[in-house]
Amino acid sequence: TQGKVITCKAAVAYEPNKPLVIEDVEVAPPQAGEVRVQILFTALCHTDAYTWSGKDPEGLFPCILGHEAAGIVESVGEGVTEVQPGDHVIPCYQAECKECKFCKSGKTNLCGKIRGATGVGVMMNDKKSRFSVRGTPIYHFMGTSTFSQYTVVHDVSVAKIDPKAPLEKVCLLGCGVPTGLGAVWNTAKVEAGSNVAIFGLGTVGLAVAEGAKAAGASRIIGIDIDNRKFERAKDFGVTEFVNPKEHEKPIQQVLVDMTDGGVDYSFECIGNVSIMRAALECCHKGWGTSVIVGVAASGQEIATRPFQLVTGRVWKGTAFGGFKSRSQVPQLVDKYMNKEIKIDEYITHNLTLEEINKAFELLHGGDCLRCVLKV
Ligand code: NAD
Ligand code: AHE
Ligand code: ZN
Repeated sequence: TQGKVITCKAAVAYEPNKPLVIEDVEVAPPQAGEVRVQILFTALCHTDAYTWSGKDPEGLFPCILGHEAAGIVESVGEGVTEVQPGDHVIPCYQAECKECKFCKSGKTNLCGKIRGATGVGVMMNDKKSRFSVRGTPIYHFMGTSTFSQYTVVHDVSVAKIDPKAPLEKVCLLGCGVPTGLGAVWNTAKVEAGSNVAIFGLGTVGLAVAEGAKAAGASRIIGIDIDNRKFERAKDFGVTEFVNPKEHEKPIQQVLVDMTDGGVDYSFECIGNVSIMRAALECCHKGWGTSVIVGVAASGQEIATRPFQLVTGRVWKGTAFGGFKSRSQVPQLVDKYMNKEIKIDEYITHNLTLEEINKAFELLHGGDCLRCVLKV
C-alpha cells in the first residue's frame, strides 16, 4: 500500500449535529514529514462532541473527528526518521517538534510548528487535506482524525510506544487521562497535604482525582450535579462529594465554609464559564490556584472580581495536562504497563466504528466515561 491511495472506512461529520456517516474514504499517501497510521482503536472525548455540536470556532465541515486513539504506522513520507512502518503509535493533537520557540522555551508543552495548519483542518506541506470522498476533500481535525481506519498525521504529532502495550487500552493516553493527571502534576503541581476541589467527575475530573491522590492530597472534594457520579469517584480518590443543587448558598461559599477559607487547588473539568468562576472563588486567599481544563463554547467568556486575584488567588489553564506529547506519552504508557496509573477503569463501553453514533449517545448519558471503538 506504500505510496498508494488507501480506500478505507471512516466516520464523516458532514454538518453539526447530523449523524456521522460511515463512508469509503480515500486517504492519500503521506508527504514529506508525514506519517500514515492504521488506527486500531479510538475513544470518544467530549471535545469531539463539542466540535460536532458546531460550538467550536475552529470546527470545519465536512471533517473526520477523533483524537484519542492508538494504531500502527503503515507508511512514512520523505524525511521521516523517528518512526517507521510497523511502529505502534499514539497520535498526539498537541505536537512536539522540539525546535520551535514554544518547544525550546521549557515553559510550555504547546508546540507552534504545525498548529496553524491543524487549526484549519489541513496538512502543513501543501495546506491541503489527505482525505476525500468521491473527489470532495474532507477536513482533518486536531491534526489527528482518528475516526478512520487510516489517517495521515505530521511526524511531530506521533508518539512511538512500547509494542507490548494493549492498543485497546492505551488509546486513552491520547487525551483525557493524561489531561487530568498532568493538570495536577504539571500545571498545578499539587503538594502532599493539599485540599483539592474537582468540578465535574467525568474522565478528566476522575483523572484529576487519581493524580491528586498520587500527589498525596488530603481532601479531594468532587463536585457534580449528578449524584450517580460519586460512588465510582471514590475508587479514583475522591474523598467527599458535593452536589451544588442540594445547597442554597453558591457552591464557592459552600466549599469555603467546608475548608476553613478555601481549597489549595481547584480544577474545572466541565467547560462551563460560571463554574470556572466558582472554581476560582472557592480557592483560599493568598495562594489558592484554580486550573481551567474544560473547553467552553465559542463566544463564552470568564469573569470574576479582580480583587480575587489581587488577594492572591491564581488562575491557570492546561492543554493536554502540560505533558510534552512525543517525549512523555511513551512514559505514560510505561507507567500503565507498570500498574502505576489506571486506564481500564475509565473504559465503560466498547463498540465498533460502525456504531459511532450510538457511542456519542452513550457519551451524553450519565454512566459512560470512555467508550472505545474497534476501528
Ligand atoms: P464529561 O462530560 O464526561 O464530564 C463532565 C462532568 O461534569 C459530568 O460528570 C457532568 O455530570 C458534570 N457537570 C456538568 N455540568 C455541571 C455543573 N454545572 N456542575 C457540576 N458538574 C457538572 O467530560 P470529560 O470528557 O471528562 O471532559 C471534561 C471537559 O474537559 C470537556 O469540556 C472537555 O472538552 C475538556 N477537555 C479538555 C482538555 C484539555 O486539554 N484542556 C482535554 C480533554 C478534555
Ligand atoms: N478549537 C477549540 C480549542 C479547544 C481546546 O482548547 N482544545 C484543547 C484540547 S481539548 C482535548 O479534548 C487544547 O489542547 N487546546 C490547545 C490548542 O492548541 O488547541 C476552540 O475553542 O477554539
Ligand atoms: Zn479530548
